[in-house]
Amino acid sequence: MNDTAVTTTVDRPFESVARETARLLPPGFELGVAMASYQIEGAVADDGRGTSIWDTFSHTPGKVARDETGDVACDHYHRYREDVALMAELGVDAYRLSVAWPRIQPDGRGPVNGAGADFYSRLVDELLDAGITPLVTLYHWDLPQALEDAGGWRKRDTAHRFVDYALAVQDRIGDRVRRWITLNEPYCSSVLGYGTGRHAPGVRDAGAALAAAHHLLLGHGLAVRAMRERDAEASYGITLNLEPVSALRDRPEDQEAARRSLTLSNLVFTDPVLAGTYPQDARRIWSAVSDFSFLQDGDLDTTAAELDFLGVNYYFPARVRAVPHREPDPALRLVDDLGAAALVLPDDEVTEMGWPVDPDGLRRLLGWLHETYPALPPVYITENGRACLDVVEDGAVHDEARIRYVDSHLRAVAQAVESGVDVRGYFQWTLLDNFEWAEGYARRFGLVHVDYDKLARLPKDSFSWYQALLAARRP
Ligand code: IFM
Repeated sequence: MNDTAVTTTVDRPFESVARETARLLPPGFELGVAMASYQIEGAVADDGRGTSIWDTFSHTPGKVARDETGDVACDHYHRYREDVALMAELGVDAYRLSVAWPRIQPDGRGPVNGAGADFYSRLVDELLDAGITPLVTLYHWDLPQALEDAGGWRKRDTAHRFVDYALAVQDRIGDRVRRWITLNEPYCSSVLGYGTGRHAPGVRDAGAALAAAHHLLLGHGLAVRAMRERDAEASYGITLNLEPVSALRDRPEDQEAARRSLTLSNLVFTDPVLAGTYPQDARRIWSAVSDFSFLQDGDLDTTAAELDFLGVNYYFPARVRAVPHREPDPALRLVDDLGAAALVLPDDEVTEMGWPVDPDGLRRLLGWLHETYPALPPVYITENGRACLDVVEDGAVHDEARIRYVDSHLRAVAQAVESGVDVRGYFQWTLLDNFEWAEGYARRFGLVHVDYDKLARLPKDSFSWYQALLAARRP
Protein backbone atom coordinates (compact mmCIF):
# COMPACT_ATOMS: atom_id res chain seq x y z
CA MET A 1 0.00 0.00 0.00
CA ASN A 2 1.25 3.46 -0.90
CA ASP A 3 1.74 5.41 2.32
CA THR A 4 2.37 8.80 0.81
CA ALA A 5 0.25 11.42 2.50
CA VAL A 6 -2.18 13.22 0.25
CA THR A 7 -1.38 16.86 -0.22
CA THR A 8 -3.30 19.45 -2.11
CA THR A 9 -2.45 22.83 -3.36
CA VAL A 10 -4.80 25.48 -4.52
CA ASP A 11 -2.28 28.25 -4.41
CA ARG A 12 -2.14 27.87 -8.20
CA PRO A 13 -5.16 28.97 -10.24
CA PHE A 14 -7.79 26.45 -9.31
CA GLU A 15 -8.59 25.47 -12.92
CA SER A 16 -5.07 24.10 -13.29
CA VAL A 17 -5.40 22.10 -10.05
CA ALA A 18 -8.74 20.77 -11.28
CA ARG A 19 -7.23 19.63 -14.57
CA GLU A 20 -4.42 17.87 -12.76
CA THR A 21 -6.78 16.11 -10.34
CA ALA A 22 -9.05 15.09 -13.22
CA ARG A 23 -6.10 13.35 -14.87
CA LEU A 24 -5.51 11.25 -11.76
CA LEU A 25 -9.00 9.74 -11.83
CA PRO A 26 -9.57 6.52 -13.77
CA PRO A 27 -11.46 6.61 -17.08
CA GLY A 28 -15.20 6.36 -16.60
CA PHE A 29 -15.00 7.47 -12.96
CA GLU A 30 -18.37 8.99 -12.09
CA LEU A 31 -18.59 12.41 -10.45
CA GLY A 32 -21.71 13.79 -8.87
CA VAL A 33 -23.31 15.61 -5.98
CA ALA A 34 -25.56 14.30 -3.22
CA MET A 35 -28.47 15.80 -1.28
CA ALA A 36 -31.25 14.43 0.92
CA SER A 37 -34.98 15.01 1.10
CA TYR A 38 -35.56 16.55 4.53
CA GLN A 39 -32.48 18.71 4.28
CA ILE A 40 -33.58 20.53 1.12
CA GLU A 41 -37.22 19.94 0.17
CA GLY A 42 -39.31 21.97 2.60
CA ALA A 43 -42.99 21.81 1.57
CA VAL A 44 -43.67 19.56 4.54
CA ALA A 45 -47.44 19.86 4.24
CA ASP A 46 -47.72 19.74 0.45
CA ASP A 47 -49.49 17.09 -1.58
CA GLY A 48 -50.45 14.84 1.31
CA ARG A 49 -47.01 14.36 2.84
CA GLY A 50 -47.19 12.77 6.30
CA THR A 51 -45.16 13.71 9.34
CA SER A 52 -41.68 12.30 9.79
CA ILE A 53 -39.63 11.83 12.94
CA TRP A 54 -37.53 14.83 11.87
CA ASP A 55 -40.62 17.07 11.74
CA THR A 56 -41.48 16.04 15.27
CA PHE A 57 -37.92 16.27 16.54
CA SER A 58 -37.11 19.64 14.97
CA HIS A 59 -40.35 21.07 16.32
CA THR A 60 -39.45 19.94 19.84
CA PRO A 61 -37.79 22.93 21.54
CA GLY A 62 -34.10 22.48 22.25
CA LYS A 63 -33.43 19.60 19.88
CA VAL A 64 -32.04 21.55 16.92
CA ALA A 65 -29.80 24.61 17.11
CA ARG A 66 -31.90 27.79 17.26
CA ASP A 67 -34.96 25.50 17.01
CA GLU A 68 -34.63 25.49 13.24
CA THR A 69 -36.71 23.06 11.21
CA GLY A 70 -36.86 21.65 7.68
CA ASP A 71 -40.28 23.25 7.06
CA VAL A 72 -38.95 25.41 4.24
CA ALA A 73 -35.29 24.37 3.94
CA CYS A 74 -34.15 25.22 0.37
CA ASP A 75 -37.69 24.89 -0.96
CA HIS A 76 -36.32 22.37 -3.42
CA TYR A 77 -39.77 20.79 -3.70
CA HIS A 78 -40.89 23.87 -5.61
CA ARG A 79 -37.53 24.87 -7.09
CA TYR A 80 -36.22 21.50 -8.23
CA ARG A 81 -36.04 22.65 -11.87
CA GLU A 82 -33.73 25.50 -10.91
CA ASP A 83 -31.60 23.07 -8.89
CA VAL A 84 -31.36 20.52 -11.69
CA ALA A 85 -30.36 23.39 -14.00
CA LEU A 86 -27.55 24.20 -11.55
CA MET A 87 -26.40 20.58 -11.66
CA ALA A 88 -26.45 20.68 -15.45
CA GLU A 89 -24.40 23.87 -15.42
CA LEU A 90 -21.98 22.21 -13.05
CA GLY A 91 -21.72 19.29 -15.44
CA VAL A 92 -22.17 16.37 -13.03
CA ASP A 93 -22.63 12.85 -14.34
CA ALA A 94 -25.04 11.86 -11.59
CA TYR A 95 -27.13 13.13 -8.69
CA ARG A 96 -27.71 11.17 -5.53
CA LEU A 97 -31.13 12.11 -4.15
CA SER A 98 -33.30 10.63 -1.46
CA VAL A 99 -37.01 9.91 -1.37
CA ALA A 100 -39.03 10.99 1.66
CA TRP A 101 -40.96 7.96 2.89
CA PRO A 102 -43.82 10.14 4.32
CA ARG A 103 -44.45 11.59 0.87
CA ILE A 104 -44.99 8.07 -0.49
CA GLN A 105 -46.81 6.54 2.47
CA PRO A 106 -47.87 9.32 4.87
CA ASP A 107 -48.30 6.86 7.75
CA GLY A 108 -45.53 4.51 6.69
CA ARG A 109 -47.86 1.79 5.47
CA GLY A 110 -50.76 1.33 3.11
CA PRO A 111 -51.57 2.83 -0.26
CA VAL A 112 -49.23 5.08 -2.16
CA ASN A 113 -49.86 8.82 -2.07
CA GLY A 114 -49.79 9.46 -5.80
CA ALA A 115 -49.13 13.21 -5.53
CA GLY A 116 -46.04 12.60 -3.40
CA ALA A 117 -44.70 9.92 -5.74
CA ASP A 118 -45.29 12.23 -8.72
CA PHE A 119 -42.80 14.72 -7.34
CA TYR A 120 -39.99 12.17 -7.60
CA SER A 121 -41.19 11.08 -11.01
CA ARG A 122 -40.98 14.69 -12.25
CA LEU A 123 -37.58 15.13 -10.63
CA VAL A 124 -36.22 11.98 -12.26
CA ASP A 125 -37.53 13.10 -15.65
CA GLU A 126 -35.96 16.50 -15.22
CA LEU A 127 -32.61 14.89 -14.38
CA LEU A 128 -32.71 12.50 -17.29
CA ASP A 129 -33.64 15.33 -19.67
CA ALA A 130 -30.56 17.18 -18.42
CA GLY A 131 -28.38 14.10 -19.02
CA ILE A 132 -27.86 13.47 -15.28
CA THR A 133 -28.17 9.95 -13.91
CA PRO A 134 -30.27 9.65 -10.74
CA LEU A 135 -28.95 7.49 -7.90
CA VAL A 136 -31.80 7.10 -5.45
CA THR A 137 -31.50 6.59 -1.70
CA LEU A 138 -34.68 5.18 -0.20
CA TYR A 139 -34.09 6.10 3.42
CA HIS A 140 -32.17 9.15 4.52
CA TRP A 141 -33.62 9.30 8.03
CA ASP A 142 -37.18 10.58 7.51
CA LEU A 143 -39.13 7.74 9.09
CA PRO A 144 -42.89 8.32 9.13
CA GLN A 145 -43.86 9.36 12.65
CA ALA A 146 -46.68 6.80 12.72
CA LEU A 147 -44.10 4.01 12.44
CA GLU A 148 -42.04 5.54 15.23
CA ASP A 149 -45.19 5.62 17.36
CA ALA A 150 -45.40 1.87 16.81
CA GLY A 151 -41.80 1.38 17.99
CA GLY A 152 -39.79 2.61 15.01
CA TRP A 153 -36.56 0.83 14.17
CA ARG A 154 -36.57 -0.84 17.61
CA LYS A 155 -39.22 -3.13 16.13
CA ARG A 156 -38.60 -5.84 13.57
CA ASP A 157 -41.84 -5.00 11.83
CA THR A 158 -40.38 -1.71 10.58
CA ALA A 159 -37.97 -3.71 8.39
CA HIS A 160 -40.99 -5.26 6.66
CA ARG A 161 -42.70 -1.88 6.30
CA PHE A 162 -39.51 -0.63 4.66
CA VAL A 163 -39.69 -3.40 2.05
CA ASP A 164 -43.26 -2.43 1.11
CA TYR A 165 -42.22 1.20 0.80
CA ALA A 166 -39.12 0.33 -1.28
CA LEU A 167 -41.23 -1.71 -3.68
CA ALA A 168 -43.76 1.11 -3.97
CA VAL A 169 -41.02 3.54 -4.96
CA GLN A 170 -39.53 1.03 -7.38
CA ASP A 171 -42.95 0.56 -8.88
CA ARG A 172 -43.31 4.33 -9.51
CA ILE A 173 -39.85 5.30 -10.76
CA GLY A 174 -37.99 2.03 -11.30
CA ASP A 175 -38.53 2.23 -15.05
CA ARG A 176 -36.09 5.18 -15.07
CA VAL A 177 -33.98 4.71 -11.94
CA ARG A 178 -31.40 1.99 -12.40
CA ARG A 179 -29.35 2.38 -9.22
CA TRP A 180 -30.68 2.22 -5.69
CA ILE A 181 -29.27 2.79 -2.24
CA THR A 182 -31.44 1.31 0.48
CA LEU A 183 -30.19 3.20 3.54
CA ASN A 184 -28.05 6.19 4.22
CA GLU A 185 -25.78 5.85 7.26
CA PRO A 186 -27.64 3.38 9.46
CA TYR A 187 -25.08 4.26 12.14
CA CYS A 188 -26.70 7.68 12.47
CA SER A 189 -30.28 6.40 12.33
CA SER A 190 -29.54 3.90 15.10
CA VAL A 191 -26.72 5.18 17.30
CA LEU A 192 -27.56 8.89 17.11
CA GLY A 193 -31.32 8.32 16.82
CA TYR A 194 -31.82 5.70 19.54
CA GLY A 195 -28.52 5.72 21.46
CA THR A 196 -27.31 9.21 22.16
CA GLY A 197 -30.59 10.92 21.23
CA ARG A 198 -28.82 13.66 19.27
CA HIS A 199 -30.91 12.85 16.21
CA ALA A 200 -34.57 11.98 15.74
CA PRO A 201 -36.37 10.29 17.33
CA GLY A 202 -34.20 11.37 20.26
CA VAL A 203 -34.17 8.13 22.28
CA ARG A 204 -31.29 7.44 24.71
CA ASP A 205 -31.05 3.69 25.12
CA ALA A 206 -28.03 1.69 24.02
CA GLY A 207 -29.96 -1.58 23.74
CA ALA A 208 -32.55 0.11 21.52
CA ALA A 209 -29.78 1.49 19.32
CA LEU A 210 -28.29 -1.96 18.76
CA ALA A 211 -31.71 -3.39 17.94
CA ALA A 212 -32.39 -0.47 15.57
CA ALA A 213 -29.06 -1.00 13.80
CA HIS A 214 -29.93 -4.63 13.22
CA HIS A 215 -33.48 -3.95 12.03
CA LEU A 216 -32.22 -1.30 9.63
CA LEU A 217 -29.78 -3.79 8.09
CA LEU A 218 -32.48 -6.44 8.02
CA GLY A 219 -34.77 -4.04 6.16
CA HIS A 220 -31.92 -3.30 3.77
CA GLY A 221 -31.32 -6.98 2.98
CA LEU A 222 -35.01 -7.79 2.63
CA ALA A 223 -35.52 -4.80 0.32
CA VAL A 224 -32.53 -5.66 -1.87
CA ARG A 225 -33.83 -9.19 -2.32
CA ALA A 226 -37.39 -8.11 -3.04
CA MET A 227 -36.40 -5.33 -5.44
CA ARG A 228 -33.91 -7.55 -7.24
CA GLU A 229 -36.57 -10.18 -7.68
CA ARG A 230 -38.68 -7.61 -9.54
CA ASP A 231 -35.81 -6.07 -11.46
CA ALA A 232 -32.64 -8.10 -11.74
CA GLU A 233 -31.04 -5.62 -14.14
CA ALA A 234 -30.92 -2.68 -11.72
CA SER A 235 -28.05 -2.17 -9.22
CA TYR A 236 -28.49 -2.21 -5.48
CA GLY A 237 -26.29 -0.93 -2.67
CA ILE A 238 -26.21 0.59 0.79
CA THR A 239 -24.37 3.64 2.09
CA LEU A 240 -22.38 3.36 5.31
CA ASN A 241 -20.55 6.19 7.04
CA LEU A 242 -17.23 4.73 8.09
CA GLU A 243 -14.07 5.87 9.79
CA PRO A 244 -10.50 4.64 9.70
CA VAL A 245 -9.89 3.94 13.37
CA SER A 246 -6.51 3.85 15.07
CA ALA A 247 -5.25 3.95 18.64
CA LEU A 248 -3.48 7.13 19.61
CA ARG A 249 -0.69 5.20 21.31
CA ASP A 250 0.54 1.65 21.35
CA ARG A 251 -0.79 1.07 24.87
CA PRO A 252 -3.09 -1.93 25.40
CA GLU A 253 -5.87 0.22 26.87
CA ASP A 254 -5.83 2.55 23.85
CA GLN A 255 -5.76 -0.43 21.49
CA GLU A 256 -8.74 -1.92 23.30
CA ALA A 257 -10.59 1.43 23.18
CA ALA A 258 -9.88 1.65 19.45
CA ARG A 259 -11.31 -1.83 19.00
CA ARG A 260 -14.52 -0.79 20.78
CA SER A 261 -14.75 2.31 18.60
CA LEU A 262 -14.15 0.31 15.44
CA THR A 263 -16.85 -2.13 16.45
CA LEU A 264 -19.43 0.57 16.97
CA SER A 265 -18.57 2.87 14.07
CA ASN A 266 -17.81 0.25 11.44
CA LEU A 267 -18.07 -3.46 12.28
CA VAL A 268 -21.66 -3.51 13.56
CA PHE A 269 -22.56 -2.43 10.02
CA THR A 270 -19.82 -3.78 7.74
CA ASP A 271 -19.70 -7.32 9.17
CA PRO A 272 -23.42 -8.13 8.69
CA VAL A 273 -23.51 -6.50 5.24
CA LEU A 274 -20.18 -7.57 3.78
CA ALA A 275 -19.47 -10.82 5.60
CA GLY A 276 -22.80 -12.09 6.92
CA THR A 277 -21.42 -12.19 10.46
CA TYR A 278 -21.97 -10.22 13.65
CA PRO A 279 -18.92 -8.81 15.45
CA GLN A 280 -18.26 -11.02 18.47
CA ASP A 281 -16.86 -8.02 20.31
CA ALA A 282 -20.28 -6.39 20.20
CA ARG A 283 -21.77 -9.05 22.45
CA ARG A 284 -18.92 -8.65 24.92
CA ILE A 285 -18.89 -4.85 24.87
CA TRP A 286 -22.63 -4.44 25.28
CA SER A 287 -23.50 -7.54 27.30
CA ALA A 288 -24.95 -5.27 30.01
CA VAL A 289 -27.35 -3.51 27.66
CA SER A 290 -28.60 -6.16 25.27
CA ASP A 291 -29.17 -9.88 25.09
CA PHE A 292 -29.02 -9.58 21.28
CA SER A 293 -32.30 -11.43 21.00
CA PHE A 294 -33.06 -9.26 17.98
CA LEU A 295 -30.68 -11.49 16.00
CA GLN A 296 -32.73 -14.35 14.61
CA ASP A 297 -31.77 -17.40 12.57
CA GLY A 298 -31.16 -16.53 8.95
CA ASP A 299 -30.95 -12.78 9.56
CA LEU A 300 -27.29 -12.54 8.71
CA ASP A 301 -27.88 -14.23 5.35
CA THR A 302 -30.43 -11.53 4.70
CA THR A 303 -28.26 -8.60 5.80
CA ALA A 304 -25.55 -9.94 3.49
CA ALA A 305 -27.86 -9.99 0.47
CA GLU A 306 -25.83 -9.68 -2.72
CA LEU A 307 -24.75 -6.09 -3.38
CA ASP A 308 -23.74 -4.45 -6.63
CA PHE A 309 -21.86 -1.70 -4.86
CA LEU A 310 -21.07 -0.26 -1.45
CA GLY A 311 -21.59 3.45 -0.82
CA VAL A 312 -19.06 4.94 1.57
CA ASN A 313 -19.47 8.31 3.27
CA TYR A 314 -16.24 9.65 4.67
CA TYR A 315 -15.65 12.86 6.59
CA PHE A 316 -12.96 12.31 9.27
CA PRO A 317 -10.81 9.68 10.97
CA ALA A 318 -10.98 8.46 14.56
CA ARG A 319 -7.77 8.55 16.58
CA VAL A 320 -8.76 6.95 19.83
CA ARG A 321 -7.57 6.94 23.40
CA ALA A 322 -9.02 5.15 26.42
CA VAL A 323 -10.94 7.28 28.90
CA PRO A 324 -12.72 6.24 32.10
CA HIS A 325 -16.41 5.41 31.92
CA ARG A 326 -18.52 8.27 33.20
CA GLU A 327 -22.04 7.08 32.66
CA PRO A 328 -23.47 5.47 35.80
CA ASP A 329 -26.33 3.89 33.86
CA PRO A 330 -25.05 1.02 31.70
CA ALA A 331 -28.21 1.27 29.57
CA LEU A 332 -26.72 4.46 28.15
CA ARG A 333 -23.26 3.00 27.70
CA LEU A 334 -22.92 3.50 23.99
CA VAL A 335 -21.05 6.06 21.99
CA ASP A 336 -21.10 8.70 24.71
CA ASP A 337 -19.50 6.35 27.16
CA LEU A 338 -17.63 3.71 25.30
CA GLY A 339 -14.54 4.27 27.43
CA ALA A 340 -12.98 5.71 24.31
CA ALA A 341 -12.47 9.24 23.06
CA ALA A 342 -11.93 10.12 19.41
CA LEU A 343 -9.53 13.02 19.34
CA VAL A 344 -8.89 16.20 17.50
CA LEU A 345 -5.11 16.59 17.66
CA PRO A 346 -3.37 19.95 18.17
CA ASP A 347 -2.06 20.14 14.59
CA ASP A 348 -5.35 19.19 12.96
CA GLU A 349 -7.12 21.51 10.61
CA VAL A 350 -10.79 21.31 11.64
CA THR A 351 -13.95 22.08 9.74
CA GLU A 352 -16.85 24.18 10.98
CA MET A 353 -18.33 20.93 12.29
CA GLY A 354 -15.22 20.52 14.45
CA TRP A 355 -14.16 17.52 12.38
CA PRO A 356 -10.47 16.95 11.68
CA VAL A 357 -9.44 17.13 8.02
CA ASP A 358 -7.51 14.03 6.96
CA PRO A 359 -7.75 13.15 3.26
CA ASP A 360 -5.31 10.30 3.71
CA GLY A 361 -7.85 8.81 6.11
CA LEU A 362 -10.05 8.10 3.11
CA ARG A 363 -7.25 6.20 1.41
CA ARG A 364 -6.62 4.24 4.63
CA LEU A 365 -10.33 3.52 5.06
CA LEU A 366 -10.64 2.19 1.51
CA GLY A 367 -7.52 0.09 2.04
CA TRP A 368 -9.00 -1.30 5.27
CA LEU A 369 -12.24 -2.28 3.53
CA HIS A 370 -10.33 -3.89 0.68
CA GLU A 371 -8.14 -5.91 3.01
CA THR A 372 -10.84 -6.86 5.51
CA TYR A 373 -13.64 -7.93 3.21
CA PRO A 374 -12.72 -10.29 0.36
CA ALA A 375 -16.24 -9.95 -1.05
CA LEU A 376 -16.12 -6.14 -1.16
CA PRO A 377 -18.17 -5.00 -4.15
CA PRO A 378 -17.23 -1.90 -6.18
CA VAL A 379 -17.27 1.19 -4.01
CA TYR A 380 -18.74 4.63 -4.60
CA ILE A 381 -17.88 7.52 -2.31
CA THR A 382 -21.48 8.61 -1.85
CA GLU A 383 -20.66 11.60 0.37
CA ASN A 384 -17.64 13.69 1.21
CA GLY A 385 -17.33 17.40 1.78
CA ARG A 386 -16.83 20.04 4.43
CA ALA A 387 -18.60 22.81 6.25
CA CYS A 388 -16.91 26.20 5.94
CA LEU A 389 -17.54 29.61 7.40
CA ASP A 390 -18.70 30.97 4.05
CA VAL A 391 -19.08 34.68 3.63
CA VAL A 392 -20.73 36.41 0.69
CA GLU A 393 -18.48 39.26 -0.43
CA ASP A 394 -19.40 41.35 -3.45
CA GLY A 395 -21.66 38.62 -4.75
CA ALA A 396 -19.07 35.84 -4.40
CA VAL A 397 -18.07 33.17 -1.89
CA HIS A 398 -14.35 32.41 -1.86
CA ASP A 399 -14.37 28.96 -0.26
CA GLU A 400 -10.84 27.86 -0.93
CA ALA A 401 -10.84 25.54 2.09
CA ARG A 402 -13.69 23.55 0.53
CA ILE A 403 -11.84 23.30 -2.79
CA ARG A 404 -8.75 22.07 -0.98
CA TYR A 405 -10.81 19.55 0.96
CA VAL A 406 -12.61 18.03 -2.01
CA ASP A 407 -9.53 18.08 -4.21
CA SER A 408 -7.35 16.33 -1.64
CA HIS A 409 -10.00 13.68 -0.98
CA LEU A 410 -10.36 13.00 -4.69
CA ARG A 411 -6.61 12.55 -4.89
CA ALA A 412 -6.81 10.13 -1.97
CA VAL A 413 -9.42 8.14 -3.89
CA ALA A 414 -7.14 8.12 -6.93
CA GLN A 415 -4.36 6.71 -4.74
CA ALA A 416 -6.66 4.01 -3.39
CA VAL A 417 -7.64 3.04 -6.93
CA GLU A 418 -3.98 2.96 -7.88
CA SER A 419 -3.33 0.50 -5.07
CA GLY A 420 -6.12 -1.80 -6.21
CA VAL A 421 -9.36 -0.71 -4.57
CA ASP A 422 -12.27 -0.72 -7.02
CA VAL A 423 -13.77 2.76 -6.53
CA ARG A 424 -16.11 3.81 -9.31
CA GLY A 425 -17.31 7.27 -8.38
CA TYR A 426 -17.46 10.20 -5.99
CA PHE A 427 -20.44 12.31 -4.88
CA GLN A 428 -19.59 15.61 -3.27
CA TRP A 429 -21.70 16.56 -0.26
CA THR A 430 -23.47 18.74 -1.21
CA LEU A 431 -24.85 20.95 -3.99
CA LEU A 432 -26.85 23.40 -1.85
CA ASP A 433 -26.24 24.63 1.65
CA ASN A 434 -29.01 22.94 3.62
CA PHE A 435 -30.53 21.83 6.92
CA GLU A 436 -27.65 20.18 8.77
CA TRP A 437 -29.80 18.16 11.19
CA ALA A 438 -29.21 19.02 14.86
CA GLU A 439 -26.89 21.84 13.78
CA GLY A 440 -29.60 23.61 11.78
CA TYR A 441 -28.67 25.95 8.94
CA ALA A 442 -25.46 27.45 10.29
CA ARG A 443 -23.24 24.67 8.97
CA ARG A 444 -22.82 25.18 5.24
CA PHE A 445 -21.52 22.30 3.08
CA GLY A 446 -22.77 23.49 -0.34
CA LEU A 447 -21.04 24.29 -3.59
CA VAL A 448 -23.92 26.74 -3.86
CA HIS A 449 -24.68 29.29 -1.17
CA VAL A 450 -28.34 29.55 -0.15
CA ASP A 451 -29.75 32.77 1.24
CA TYR A 452 -32.41 31.33 3.49
CA ASP A 453 -34.48 34.53 3.55
CA LYS A 454 -34.73 34.95 -0.18
CA LEU A 455 -34.02 31.31 -1.04
CA ALA A 456 -31.59 32.63 -3.63
CA ARG A 457 -28.83 30.32 -4.88
CA LEU A 458 -25.31 31.65 -5.42
CA PRO A 459 -22.57 29.37 -6.77
CA LYS A 460 -19.37 29.55 -4.72
CA ASP A 461 -15.79 29.33 -6.01
CA SER A 462 -15.90 25.59 -5.25
CA PHE A 463 -18.73 25.29 -7.79
CA SER A 464 -16.44 26.74 -10.49
CA TRP A 465 -13.61 24.48 -9.40
CA TYR A 466 -15.76 21.33 -9.55
CA GLN A 467 -17.13 22.51 -12.89
CA ALA A 468 -13.55 22.86 -14.20
CA LEU A 469 -12.74 19.37 -12.94
CA LEU A 470 -15.80 17.90 -14.64
CA ALA A 471 -15.04 19.73 -17.86
CA ALA A 472 -11.42 18.57 -17.83
CA ARG A 473 -12.57 14.94 -17.93
CA ARG A 474 -14.53 15.41 -21.13
CA PRO A 475 -12.76 14.42 -24.32
O1 IFM B 1 -25.61 16.33 6.13
C1 IFM B 1 -25.15 15.06 6.44
C2 IFM B 1 -25.85 14.00 5.61
O2 IFM B 1 -27.22 14.08 5.75
C3 IFM B 1 -25.40 12.63 6.05
N1 IFM B 1 -23.98 12.53 6.05
C4 IFM B 1 -23.22 13.57 6.68
C5 IFM B 1 -23.67 14.93 6.20
C6 IFM B 1 -22.85 16.04 6.88
O3 IFM B 1 -23.02 15.95 8.26
